[in-house]
Amino acid sequence: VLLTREFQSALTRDQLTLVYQPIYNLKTGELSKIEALVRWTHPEFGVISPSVFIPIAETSGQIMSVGRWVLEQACLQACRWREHHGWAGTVTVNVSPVQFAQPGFVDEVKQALLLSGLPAHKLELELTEGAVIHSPTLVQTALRGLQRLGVEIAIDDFGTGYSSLAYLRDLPIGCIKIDRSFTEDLASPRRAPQYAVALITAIVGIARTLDLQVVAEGVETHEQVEAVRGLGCDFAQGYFFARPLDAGRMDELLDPGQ
Ligand code: G
Ligand code: G
Ligand code: NA
Ligand code: MN
Repeated sequence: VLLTREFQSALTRDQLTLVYQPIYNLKTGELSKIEALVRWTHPEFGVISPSVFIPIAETSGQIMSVGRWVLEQACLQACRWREHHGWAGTVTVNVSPVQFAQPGFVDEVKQALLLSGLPAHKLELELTEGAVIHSPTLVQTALRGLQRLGVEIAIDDFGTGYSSLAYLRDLPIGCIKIDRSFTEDLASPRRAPQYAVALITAIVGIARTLDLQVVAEGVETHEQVEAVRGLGCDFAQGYFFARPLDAGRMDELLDPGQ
């Protein structure tokens, strides 16, 4: 309750920031994508995780303004990286199902692209399975609208939601991000890694059939990098490569000679 009230002013008082985590192509080593992640730095409580304040913002309706801000900032930052570092990669932005289900969402995305000058195909929106699975008309329409714009769609935390596979075939989705719980099990002494191997193999098989990219999330060790590469994942992301970084640190990563 306290946080709900505090969050009212988070945006207007410039307490929200974005951090960025690189996503690498496992075949070429290129820094292909960068995921934008929002943070709330409260003057007293310090950094508050989006897993705490996003649900609050979803309930209060503030998710609309937060979501729009995140989208605009991420697109602007990606353009700076294109201009200053010649970076030709894709910026990925998490979208709340609540935000996604608003009728004006596609227009907001269009606005953020126009405002920033970012080419539409260099923006990828990360949706969870729950946001697309039921595919009511509004969701279908939004996805088609985004497809017409040229924006890419990824399914985040894949394998943890409702497991219907039909939507992968029927909707304009280009990428699946395998949830980090699968990656974690690959090198876990507690869980049997053969299940994770079998499941990731199956997911990659589905992705190949449907011509989807596959990102392995939560890669923390060299062993896991080699494992997900060997299993055919296209990209990987996780603490092994880098934690989410502020824009300045990401500048250094994009241009180490600077
Ligand atoms: O970055 P971190 O691991 O703390 O993120 C926790 C959760 O918050 C993740 O599920 C992540 O997808 C989500 N999240 C991070 N940034 C955003 C954002 O800008 N918008 C939405 N809707 N969710 C986000
Ligand atoms: O739900 P989503 O996949 O968007 O969550 C992204 C969050 O996962 C990021 O905010 C980041 O803090 C966290 N994360 C990224 N890489 C790793 C990792 O290697 N290990 C763990 N435990 N968390 C990670
Ligand atoms: Na994400
Ligand atoms: Mn995820």
